[in-house]
Order: sequence, then structure tokens, then C-alpha cells
Amino acid sequence: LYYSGGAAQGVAYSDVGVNSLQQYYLSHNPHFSLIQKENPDGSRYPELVVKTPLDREEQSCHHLVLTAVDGGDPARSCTTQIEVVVADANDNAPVFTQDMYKVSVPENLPVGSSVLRVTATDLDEGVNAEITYTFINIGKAVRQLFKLDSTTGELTTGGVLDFEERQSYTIGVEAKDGGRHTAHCKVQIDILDENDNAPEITLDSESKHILEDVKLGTVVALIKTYDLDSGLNGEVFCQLKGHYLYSSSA
Ligand SMILES: [Ca+2]
Ligand SMILES: [Ca+2]
Ligand SMILES: [Ca+2]
Ligand SMILES: [Ca+2]
Repeated sequence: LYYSGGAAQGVAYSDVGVNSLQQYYLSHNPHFSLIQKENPDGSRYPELVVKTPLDREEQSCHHLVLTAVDGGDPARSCTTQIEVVVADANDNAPVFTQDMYKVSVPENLPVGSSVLRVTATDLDEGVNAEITYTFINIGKAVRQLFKLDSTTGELTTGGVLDFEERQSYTIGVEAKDGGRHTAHCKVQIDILDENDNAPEITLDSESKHILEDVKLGTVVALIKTYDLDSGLNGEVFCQLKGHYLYSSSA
């Protein structure tokens, strides 16, 4: 609370009777009012009271004008400027910009690659709006694959993602302000397949020897192909002396 332009209470007046101080008036403000109090000696003083709830997020500073008027004719008055600065209370929880963040990243990213960034805002100020991000309810294995910067909300890879091992992760993130308020969101990370597996070929044959008079069309060997990747990355084309045979790993 700041005063300027004069004393706010206990103003000493040298006049007596009706010519001495009679009334205090406050400029109109929906949040504040004056209560006139009286000292044992009969002198009056005002008390500034809050009459409706203050909200720093709506208005952080109120400028009031206090006027003191005597009972003389003509009346004489003086005014005092009062500046009320509303200190912040931690009355807002953080809010994430999205309830669910989704991102697709290729497998085999270098460790430390950026995946995405979660952001929460808090209407309060100072420590009441300082947000810390943490993972919630995730297992140790997933915790080693992803790292979360507690200050910036940036999610990076902490290990090598393998599409063949797992195609999607859903991770909970909590934002906590400097007090006790929290917010939660989910991050869904879909892993995209890369062609990081070579096909495997196996040959099954009945016998190592083929008779020279074998009937044409006799099966000589069964060729099996296998590729761990998906889609086109997992389709295998077999080539035999310039002839193409097609087979799918499925
Ligand atoms: Ca807060
Ligand atoms: Ca606040
Ligand atoms: Ca792959
Ligand atoms: Ca492949």
C-alpha cells in the first residue's frame, strides 16, 4: 500500500469545531470502501477496507484518491493518492496447451534427438507460475528411452527407438507450479519404420543331390525369405541369374 500527496490518517488540523475535519471520501472503486472510525478524543479517522474480492490476474494495481473535507464554509479539502498493489496468491493451476500431444518419429534417431515439446502456462506470477515438468506413471524401460527437460518441457530420446520392438508409446506428463497445483497431459509417440533389417534367406532342400534325369518341374529347393521390417521395407525380391521371383515376407 503506497500513499502519496499527504498523510492518510491522523491529519492534524488546527481549526476547531465544525471548521475542523469532518469527512473522508474515497474515489469510486468497486473493491474498496472507507469505514469512518472515531478516536476516544472524538477525532475521526478512516479505515480503508476491501469490500469485494481482489484478483491480481484481473487487476494488479488500484489507484484511489482519498479526500478529506472540513466543515467550514467554504469547505476546505485535501487529497491523498493511494496506490494499492495486489500481491499474487497461487490461485491458478498450470494449463497444458493440449490434453494430448501426438508425434511420429522415425526409429533409430540419434540419442538426444528432439521429439516434441509440451507447454503449460500459469496465470500467476513469480514462483507461483514457475512450472516443473515430470513424467508420471511410466516404467523404467520407457524412462530410459525418453528424457524430459523439467524446465523447458522438451522431450528427447534417451535411447535408440526400435520400431520392430515397439511401435507406439503413450506417456503421462505432469506440470507443477511452485506451489501445490498440477496439470496432466498425455504424449503419444508413434515410431515410424525404417529399413534397418536386411532380408534373411533360407533354403530347404530334400536332398543335396539331384539326379541328372530328374523330371522337369521337380521342386529342387524351397526358398524362404524373412525381413523384420514392415511394408515395402519388409518385402523381399529374389533374384536368380537374372530371373526375378517375387515373394513377400508375410
Ligand atoms: Ca499457479
Ligand atoms: Ca494469482
Ligand atoms: Ca525397421
Ligand atoms: Ca528390410
